Amino acid sequence: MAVAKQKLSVPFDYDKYLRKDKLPHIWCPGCGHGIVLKSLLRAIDNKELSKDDLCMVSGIGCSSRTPGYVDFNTLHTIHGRAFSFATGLKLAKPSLKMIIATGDGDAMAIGGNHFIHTCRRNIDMLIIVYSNAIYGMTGGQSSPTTPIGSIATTARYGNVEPPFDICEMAKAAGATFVARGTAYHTQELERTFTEALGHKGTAVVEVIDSCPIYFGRMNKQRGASEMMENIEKNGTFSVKQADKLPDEKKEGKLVRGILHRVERPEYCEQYDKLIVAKATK
Ligand SMILES: Cc1ncc(C[n+]2csc(CCOP(=O)(O)OP(=O)(O)O)c2C)c(N)n1
Repeated sequence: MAVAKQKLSVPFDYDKYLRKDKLPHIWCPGCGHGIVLKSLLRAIDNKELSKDDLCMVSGIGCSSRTPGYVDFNTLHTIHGRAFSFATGLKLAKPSLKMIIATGDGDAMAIGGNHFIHTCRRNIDMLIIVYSNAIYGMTGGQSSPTTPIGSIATTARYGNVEPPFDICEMAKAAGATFVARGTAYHTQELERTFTEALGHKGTAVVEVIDSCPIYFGRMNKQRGASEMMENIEKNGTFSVKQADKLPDEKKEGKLVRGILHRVERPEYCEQYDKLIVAKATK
């Protein structure tokens, strides 16, 4: 499924969505997390969502610091548990548009179980997984998305654990919208977020992101721009390109775009129906 083209709003006033008193942010020079946030803010603007109706929840990690910088309702919780806090909030106030900011470690390791059950329930929320293949905040331990052979502080001779495919995991667990973007393809990412924000149910967007300070330095990717170029040249291709390429050319690369989109009853709505049915009995 190709991501629908739409007019991109340029120039853009990011300040209206930021808590400027919380800046400067903690992200290292060259980190891709800020780029992801910019695409998200533009998508929020495209959807004309009110700041008061938005709620961003996170766990722990560099990516999980995102809610601190945005002027929405926000909650910075505990490692791997953003999904549980967000589920509680959404059930208490279903009108909120929930956005989860989580890392590949936060979502796939300590929060893995919570992630899959959120997808299974199809509760209405956008889950953004900042996928930088490393535990950034704690100094570069291997994560469930670290590629085989990559160096991490916990894999000094190279990682031997096969990485998870986050999108396949989300789809298998029952997420009804699954997409992948990158911190390099920013306009495409904006369009993907715009589509995801319009979806009713669990929407998972994995964003291939870069951590030059920990992943890059240990893996001889010398700078932030080199890491970005690697995402562009060696890492991914679009769903459109994928249709035309033979399997051997796709080996080891990731597909970008909307990978899965289906309709299924949403959790809060099902719950509300039950309450009404019980009350009228
Ligand atoms: C219960 C618990 N275990 C471990 C930690 C330490 N810890 C903090 S952040 C983090 C990993 C974050 O990695 P990721 O989610 O990939 O986010 P990134 O920092 O790369 O954006 C860990 C292990 C913690 N805070 N709480």
